[in-house]
Formats: sequence, structure tokens, C-alpha cells
Amino acid sequence: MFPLRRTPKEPEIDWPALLGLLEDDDRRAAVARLAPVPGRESYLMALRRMQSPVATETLTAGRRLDTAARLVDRPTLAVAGMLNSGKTSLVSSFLSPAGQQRTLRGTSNREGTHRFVLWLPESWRSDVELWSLLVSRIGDSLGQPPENLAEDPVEAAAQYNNRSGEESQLAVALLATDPGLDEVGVGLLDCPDIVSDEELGLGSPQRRKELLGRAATLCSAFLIVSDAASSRDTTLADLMRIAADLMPGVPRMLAVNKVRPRQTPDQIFETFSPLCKKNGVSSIYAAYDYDVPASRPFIPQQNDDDDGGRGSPSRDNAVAVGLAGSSLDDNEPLPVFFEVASNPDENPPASIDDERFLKSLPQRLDRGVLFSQLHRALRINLEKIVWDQGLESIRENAEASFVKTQQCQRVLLDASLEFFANHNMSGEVSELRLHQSERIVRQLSESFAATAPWYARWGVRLNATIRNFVGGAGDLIRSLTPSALSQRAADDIKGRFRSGEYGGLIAPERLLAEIGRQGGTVVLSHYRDQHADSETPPRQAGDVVTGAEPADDRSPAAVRPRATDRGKEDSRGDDELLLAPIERAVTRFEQDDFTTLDPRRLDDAIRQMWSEIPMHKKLAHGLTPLATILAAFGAALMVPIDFGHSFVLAASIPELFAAAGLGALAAMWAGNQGAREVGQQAARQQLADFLAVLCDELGIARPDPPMKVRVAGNDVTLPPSRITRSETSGPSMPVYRVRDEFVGELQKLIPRSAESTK
Ligand SMILES: Nc1nc2c(ncn2[C@@H]2O[C@H](COP(=O)(O)OP(=O)(O)OP(=O)(O)O)[C@@H](O)[C@H]2O)c(=O)[nH]1
Ligand SMILES: [Mg+2]
Repeated sequence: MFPLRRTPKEPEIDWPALLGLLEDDDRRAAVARLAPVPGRESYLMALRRMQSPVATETLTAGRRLDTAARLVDRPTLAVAGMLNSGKTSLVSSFLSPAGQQRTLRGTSNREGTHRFVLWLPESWRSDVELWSLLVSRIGDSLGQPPENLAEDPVEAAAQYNNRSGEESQLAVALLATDPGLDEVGVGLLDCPDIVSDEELGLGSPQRRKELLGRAATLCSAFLIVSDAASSRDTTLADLMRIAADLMPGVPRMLAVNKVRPRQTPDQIFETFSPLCKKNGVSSIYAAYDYDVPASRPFIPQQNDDDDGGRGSPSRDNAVAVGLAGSSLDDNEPLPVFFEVASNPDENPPASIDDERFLKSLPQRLDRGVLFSQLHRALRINLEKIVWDQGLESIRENAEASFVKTQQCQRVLLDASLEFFANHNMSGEVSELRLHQSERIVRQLSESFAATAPWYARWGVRLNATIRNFVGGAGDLIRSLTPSALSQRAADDIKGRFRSGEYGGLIAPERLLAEIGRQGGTVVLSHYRDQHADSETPPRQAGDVVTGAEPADDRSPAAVRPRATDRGKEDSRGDDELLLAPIERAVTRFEQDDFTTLDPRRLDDAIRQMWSEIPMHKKLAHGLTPLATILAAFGAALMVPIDFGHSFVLAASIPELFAAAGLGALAAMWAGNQGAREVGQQAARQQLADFLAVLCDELGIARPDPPMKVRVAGNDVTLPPSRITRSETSGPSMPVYRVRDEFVGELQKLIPRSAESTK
């Protein structure tokens, strides 16, 4: 027995399980949201957030595949063959009497089949979803949607024969259902012959062959019908070759009809088997000419009642009556096909068991084959949607969120550096500046006062230690500038800070202007988007756009003009939105900056410095060095107070000295590695803290990993911020990452096959 069943190699996709994964927003979630609030998103949620149509496409493709998987149980047998060989008669033999009436049989051209007629079990109509999928599948394979075969035999005959005479009709399959096929559970495709002359105008042999090829993709087996006299006909050889070419993996069988009694079944076998072997045809069936009484001894009778009934009893009666050569209700007799064997002993009707009747063939067909091709196409489609479209756009979106966040962080760092860094003539950062917080000023003044030699302290009303300073900045300033002279000196120095001659005075407006200058209003698109949202129809806030800048591409240009096109008023609007969070950031930094200088290293550095100052050298007029130094510290504290809150002065220690006119001291400090490092270390911490607070308030994730700054030709990594993260109530720019756990699970449930990557 030939192997009719082929093992399906296609990977099975469990759609409900896959859907579960695509909806999972927990353990197997597709996306991790890292900022602003950590969380997880499922594949479908992520696509919906991105407003991607792929979410719906995935669901549609999945459902189609799922439906197609259920069509696997619905095989169809192609019945093709020689002109007038009895193809339609063979198909008829499976139908109910009513169905038989709707077929068209006969030798004249008016009785020829000139359309593809697909007979399906009546029961297949009951599942509406499956039926429509089936119908669309038929349409897809032939290129035109099918047409129903009329219930009325006369009309049906006209359709069968294509009496409307249009060649194009050849591609419109006729679709009929019949209860006679319910038991066997297969469809039968009654094909037109492929030799009918072009002159008929009903499709050239070439066109018929081409359509046969397409129709063949619907079928899970191919039955070639020939009459006994055609064993040497080249058309038969052609047909066999075509079938082999069209459906290489599909079982092919030969049905020899109208066998005359002078040929025994084994002779039939002998006659046709060389051709069959050559073309990979696996079985030979034969039916004796029912019109010849001498055939009767050769015609076996299948007993349907024993096996639970493979056909309708009425049809069996028709066949049985047919065998007797008479007719029933206008029904013509029908041929009875059985498999012939090479051994004559196996061919007498009595030794033909049920398996050898053609009517048993459907039971033995591989039901997985019919829709395997469709199934495969749908699986690849789903695979492509999920992997190449869905996951890919989620990935791009996540990458874009990273890139955008990094751009924002870079802008904020560069803007901060304008204040927090001292730049040399060529614009490079030569040193970082310290936020001259009360804490830092207090530390510096204490250390300078405690270590100062006697000559330096002259005229300063301070004890050896000023560690008993109490109260706020005001008290500290009074202690630092105790005399009218030192106050005047402090005022002068203050003027130099305020004018920007020394240090960086961080005022929210100036920081905003700097952020703007660095391109911040473009990269901080979440602010612009929110602004635009309040003017235009609502859109999801915090949504990061996939792909390249600018983000404006997303909304119709008509509703929202591009940033560059907008007038000054609009950009002022954007600036106003940014000002409040920047103000909050500066104030918060001012309050939360607890950075101190390393006290031991500070004292060491200052002590060493004092020792290096030549005792006799007058460093300033009127005031001793210590008094001048303290006046400079006092001035540094006064600057922000003068402006009110949310101002921060950043200045390096050498800058403080330089502003106080202590150039030699400035050079000395800058030249002493230990001294320089003690200031730079604290400055790095402060810069990191300032950046972190700025990020928090502007709704941008803090840099992770920490950012680098190039200082005096070296890459310096900023430390992690010590200020606790706070959430902004304003717009934020989320950061997403695709989770490996999801990709791993996806690979298990819908493996990426080689075909889909083509
Ligand atoms: N004598 C005899 N006639 C048969 C037998 N089987 C079919 N026929 C007749 O052969 C003629 C052609 O049969 P169809 O079933 O229409 O053949 P077909 O292959 O569908 O024909 P086309 O579709 O026109 O190619 C009909 O008149 C049938 O009655 C048989 O075993 N013996
Ligand atoms: Mg026919």
C-alpha cells in the first residue's frame, strides 16, 4: 500500500498560547519601562501605546491562522483527466441523487465540463467562519471568488458547460455542497479537461493547464481519469507529468474507466503501470464499462452497511441499480472503481475488500495536506507580523526612547557645564566649579581660619577657630566680613561674580536660555508635545516616537505646525513651560546639595598652601590674606541672597581667589594636585546632583550609566547622584527596553523560521 499520509513538517502554532504571551504584562512582558515609573508592558499594550496598527494586524493574522488550522481536517481530491473519460461520473458516484442531478455528464460538447466545480460536504457550511475562510481560499488560488452552483439541474448544467461562453469564467470556480460527501468528509474538484480546443472559446489548453495548476493547490490528492483505450495517448502521459510537476508531494492516482470485459484487472495493471511508475502515480483503479453486460462478473460490490456507511444508501442503490444496467429517477448508471492488483488472484470481485474501493480513498487521505499550504502562508504571515513588524517597531521605539533620553541628558549636562565648568580660551573645560553652598563656604573658611599663620590673621577678629559659627548664611557672612573694610572688599568681589567675570551664576532664565541654545527645546519634545496637545486634539502624552526626529511628523502638519515654522510666540510658550521645572530644579539643588569637601584632605592642602606663601609678601592692600579670603567667601554667599532664591553660584576655589585679587594664591591652588583634587571631587558630585535634579524636574530619566565629562583633557566619570529621586508632575519622557524573557518565550511559541526571513 502506498503511503497516503504525509507527516506534516510545519511547526504548529498554538494561537491561544501565543496570544497569552502577547497579552502578558507581567513575568513574560515584552517591554520594561525604566522611567519615569518602572513598570512592564505587554506586546499588545506597547503597540497600542505607539498607536501602531500592527496590534490589530497581529490579532487578525493570529485568528486567521487559528481558523486555518481547523481547516486542516478538510481535504479535497482533484479529479482531472482525459476528455470524456468519466471524471464527472466519478465525482457523481460520491454524491446524493439530488447532487447527481446537478452534475453534467455526456460525450457531446454540450455535456462537457468547462468550469472547475468544487463539491464539498454539506456539513462544511455549518461553521460560518470556516466556510468563509474556505471560500476565500478558493478565490485566492484561482484568482477569482467562486460562484455557487445552481440548485436547479438545468441551470447547473448551463454553468457546468459554461454556456455563457466567456473564457474568463474558467477561473471562477463553481461551488456546491452535497450531503453525500458528509460521511466521507472530503471535497472533490471536478476539473475540465485540458485538451478542449481553443476554438470553443472556453479557454485554451494552455490556460486550462495553468488554472489546473492553481486549483491543484487546493487539493490533497490528485486522481487522473483515463479511459481504458487511452493507455498510449500522449495526453495521458502529459497529464501525469503535469500532476507530478504541479503537486510533487501529493499522492497521485490513476482511475481507468470504461474497461471492456476482454481486459482483466491484472492486464489493466500491466498496461498502465509503466506509465504510472514513471510519473510517481501510486495506485491504479479501474471501473468496468457498465453498459456491457459481460462486465458484470468483474464489478465488485461494496458493502457500505458493514463499515458504518461511507455513502448515502440511496446513492448506493443508484450504483447497485446502475450495475444492473438500468436507471433510477433519470440517473445514469455510474462506474464503480476499485484498485487493481498485478496478481490475478487478488482481483475477483469477492476478494476486493473495502479498502480497495475508490470510495474508501477519502478515509485514507491525509487531512493535513489540503490546507497545509494556506496554513504555512498564514503562519509565515503571522511570524512576519509578530517578529518583523510588531517586535521590530517595539524595539525601535525602545531604542528611540533611549536615544532621545540620552540626547536630553547630554543637552542638560552641556547646559549645566556652562555654569559648572571653567572653560579655557579654546572652549575646553579646564576645571569644574563648586556650588558655593553655605556648607562648602563654611568648610573652606573654617579650614582657612584654623590653619592660617599669625601674619595672615592680622586684623581678623576671629579666634583660632571659627567653628562656633552658628545660624544661617547671614550670620556666616557677618562673621566673614566683620569690618567695614572687609565688607567693601566683599562687595567688590560680589560685583565680579555678578558680572560673570568669575564663576557661573546659575539663574533659571539663564539656564533655560543655555538649554535652548544647546537645542534643548527640540530634544525636550515631551514638553513640546504636551504643549501641542493642549492646542490640538488629544494624543497620548509621554509617547515616544519611533524613528527619526522630529517628533512633529506624527501629527498632521495641518493641525500642528513644525517647531521651526512656529512664530516667536509659540516658542516663548515652550520656554515658559520649561522655566517652572528649571526653577524647581535650581531651588531643590540649592536645598538638597549636601556635598562637602573631604575635611582631612582640605586641611592638608590648605596647610601646605600657607606654608608656601612667602611670609613677607603682601597679598592684598589693606587686608591680610585671611581677611581677603574670607571676604571672598562672604561675597560668594551674598550673591544668591541678593537675587533672592533659586540662584546658585558655582565657582572653583582658584576662581574665588582670583576674584579676590589673590592671583598668586589661585595659581598656587590650581598647581597643587591635592588641593585641586579636593575641590574637583566635590564639584563632580555637585554636577552629578545638579544634573540629576534637573532630569527629575524635566521628566527625564537620570543618566544610567553615569555620564562622562572631559576635564582638562581627561575623561571624568560623574558619580551617582546622592540626591533622592523625585517624580515630576509635569510631562516626562519614558524609557523602554525590550525584555529578553519575552523574546525567548516568543521563539518557543512562534519560532522564527528560515522562510519568514526571506
Ligand atoms: N459506457 C460507459 N459509459 C460511461 C462510463 N462512465 C462514464 N460513461 C459515460 O461517458 C460520458 C462522459 O462521462 P463524463 O463523466 O461526463 O466524462 P467527463 O470526463 O466528465 O467529460 P468532460 O468533462 O467532458 O471531459 C457520459 O456519457 C457517461 O455516461 C462507463 O463506465 N461505461
Ligand atoms: Mg465532466
